[in-house]
Amino acid sequence: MTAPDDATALFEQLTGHAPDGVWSAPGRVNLIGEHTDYNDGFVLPFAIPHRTYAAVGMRDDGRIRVASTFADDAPVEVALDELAGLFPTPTGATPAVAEWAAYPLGVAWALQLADPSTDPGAAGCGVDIAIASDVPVGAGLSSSAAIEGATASALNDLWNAGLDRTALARIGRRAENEAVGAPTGIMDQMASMLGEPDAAIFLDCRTLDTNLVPVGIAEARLAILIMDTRVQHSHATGGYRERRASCERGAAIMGVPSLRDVSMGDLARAEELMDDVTFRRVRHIVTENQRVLDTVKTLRESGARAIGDLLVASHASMRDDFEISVAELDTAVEAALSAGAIGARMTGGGFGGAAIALIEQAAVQTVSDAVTAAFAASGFTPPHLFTVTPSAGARRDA
Ligand code: GAF
Repeated sequence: MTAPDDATALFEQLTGHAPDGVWSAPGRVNLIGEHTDYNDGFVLPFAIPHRTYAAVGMRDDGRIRVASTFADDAPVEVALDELAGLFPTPTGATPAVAEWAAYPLGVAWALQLADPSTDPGAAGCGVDIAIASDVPVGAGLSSSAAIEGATASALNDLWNAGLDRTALARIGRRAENEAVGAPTGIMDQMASMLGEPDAAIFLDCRTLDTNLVPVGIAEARLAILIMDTRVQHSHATGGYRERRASCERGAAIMGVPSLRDVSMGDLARAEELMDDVTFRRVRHIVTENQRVLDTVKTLRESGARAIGDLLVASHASMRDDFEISVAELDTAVEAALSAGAIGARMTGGGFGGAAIALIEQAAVQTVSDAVTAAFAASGFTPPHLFTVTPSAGARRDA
């Protein structure tokens, strides 16, 4: 069965009747612009064809129940007016419900806060939500934003909240930050809500202004290969939070609200003012913002074939300055480049997850074989390799 059928079947098993509708939202891959989002900077992600589906139906007792095909746990059910007692999750603590359930329940909580016309005590507001997904989990492809986007889209419609896509992305981010407790930026939710076929989304994370940038991958007979290392990562703990703190420290030392306000010309002064590690974190953000701007310009003026060096420079910056790569990601990138990729870089938050390679369509098999062989030679778990094309954002499917 496909994921939408799975979601509907799970809903029917749970409730004994058909859902009121099915909504979905995609995962994303980021072409370039890593860890720049929470620094008010620039990113260039696109939505991928893999989607998460939420089959949803109203209930008349003011309760919310969530179930999924991907977690072994039993469905989680609470009264809507109890959500305010569950969230926010204190910093560093684990959510009061199973982590997978904190995403949809956190969205319901955040939506209630954003839309005061949704009376949490109103019996008619209750919902059952059954979720199924074909977005790989833990691969750095935003399976979490896909859950948030599908749930937010469904509740926005069923609760007549009337919020636009950017507002729903903010709801998803709030769920992730405050219900799940992962201190992430807004890139993933914006990509999942606003994705369009054949375009990347150039997002200014300070203003949330977006511009679609045609990538023209298929016309140029190119492909984007996802190289999922299958090294699992979590942004709720550890390195991600620590990198974010370094960026805030760097901005404070420079006397600016965020690293978006530090220019390439300021880097010499930054190096004088701060310790080596903080400086290198700052340098990654400042140069990565510039690389996003350069990639957008290059895509528009010269096409995708010309962005390879920018992707490679981005990976080097994440490996050496931001230090968020791992041996499996470096191996994937190096093997792809050695086998003729035009460019390659790790994508997402790092510490595991996936890398991408921009390659000739005709080279998909050769590059895949080379990456698989390099993983085997290093004794790594075999990677999961597949191609993606920019795809549509969140929508109602049925
Ligand atoms: C994760 C986060 F969720 C994003 O907000 C972003 O910071 C990304 O890592 C790194 O660019 O996907």
